[in-house]
Amino acid sequence: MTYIAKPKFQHPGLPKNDLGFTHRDYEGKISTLCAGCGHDSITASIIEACFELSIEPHRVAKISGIGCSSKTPDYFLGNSHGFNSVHGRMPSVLTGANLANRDLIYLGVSGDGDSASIGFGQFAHSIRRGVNMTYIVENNGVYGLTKGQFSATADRGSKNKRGVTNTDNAIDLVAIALQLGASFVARSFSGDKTQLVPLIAAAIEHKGAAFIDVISPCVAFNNHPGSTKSYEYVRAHNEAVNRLDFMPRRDAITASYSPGEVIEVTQHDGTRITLRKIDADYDPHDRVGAMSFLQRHAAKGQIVTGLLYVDPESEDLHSHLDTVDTPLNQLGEKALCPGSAALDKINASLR
Ligand SMILES: Cc1ncc(C[n+]2csc(CCOP(=O)(O)OP(=O)(O)O)c2C)c(N)n1
Ligand code: SF4
Ligand SMILES: [Mg+2]
Repeated sequence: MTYIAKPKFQHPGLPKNDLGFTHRDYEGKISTLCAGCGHDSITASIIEACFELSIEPHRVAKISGIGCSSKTPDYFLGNSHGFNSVHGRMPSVLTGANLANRDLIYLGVSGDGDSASIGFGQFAHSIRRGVNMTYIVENNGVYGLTKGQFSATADRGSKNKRGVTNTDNAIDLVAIALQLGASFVARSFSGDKTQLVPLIAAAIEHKGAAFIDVISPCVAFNNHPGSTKSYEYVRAHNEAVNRLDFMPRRDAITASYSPGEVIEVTQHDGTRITLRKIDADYDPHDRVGAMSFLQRHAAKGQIVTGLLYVDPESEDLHSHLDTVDTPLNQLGEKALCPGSAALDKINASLR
């Protein structure tokens, strides 16, 4: 694969986070995507969220499939663990890595083709199992890398660059994630960094399956009139349900809003999400309500964005399976191989 390394120098005055790192320490190689591609803005938001959270880059495992979107982990967190897997197989590779080493922060990056077409089954099973991860789909409604065929998230009735109409119904990954039990579900837009950065930060701190669908226009193949994933269309049809502020554990709460306009969610680890309600009736703790809200607005052609659902009492796959606290790569031989007497006992119990 071709790549362009970024020059190492940086301005001495760049702001530093609690670890003494600047934004540059969270960057990767220079992007080779088309100028204006929404995916590059998502990369910038991931860098910003990790900088703000003062994450040690070596504690992150970024895993992707195949596609322009799946190339992006090369463009952020250059000092993290990374695995560019097979088309549609990111979720199973991530699940396996997570079970082997629970101490890392798992960032799954995928595309709408990668997750809603070939990898649809893998997406579904990783979500329903509650794998502790931040799963981001960079959703442009097309297979960008293979020259713009409709993907399974393309809306029925939308048109491709040549004016051909899509006659298939769309898969809404947010609706599916809600139905499958994801404990953190959000939708955002690559062009709205103010909304996206705190969503990514909150998802990273969330325990369990956190899913974010980010509408990310493909300027080469899906940014024309007739597309429902173009910059212009998304700006005109974006219905934000809430605006989010994310407070890491150590920060004092400084934001203050009038009562009635704010919902506060404290997550497992003490981090807090403050949601300024835009839609007065929206309750992000109501899974069924979120599903019907989404459908009602989709029927009107509106794209609902914001934090749509969060379960502050969420659990993850490790709690479900009651696995050991120690990552497998740190267990000694004695723990990993308890001997033939233990094996005989298991065999006897199965006879
Ligand atoms: C098993 C397999 N089938 C098909 C392909 C061809 N292929 C590569 S990327 C891609 C679609 C990518 O679309 P998406 O995940 O939406 O990413 P985007 O490029 O739009 O960001 C396809 C079909 C492949 N690489 N491997
Ligand atoms: S083809 Fe589309 S998705 Fe791929 S880099 Fe270009 S604009 Fe982005
Ligand atoms: Mg795509």
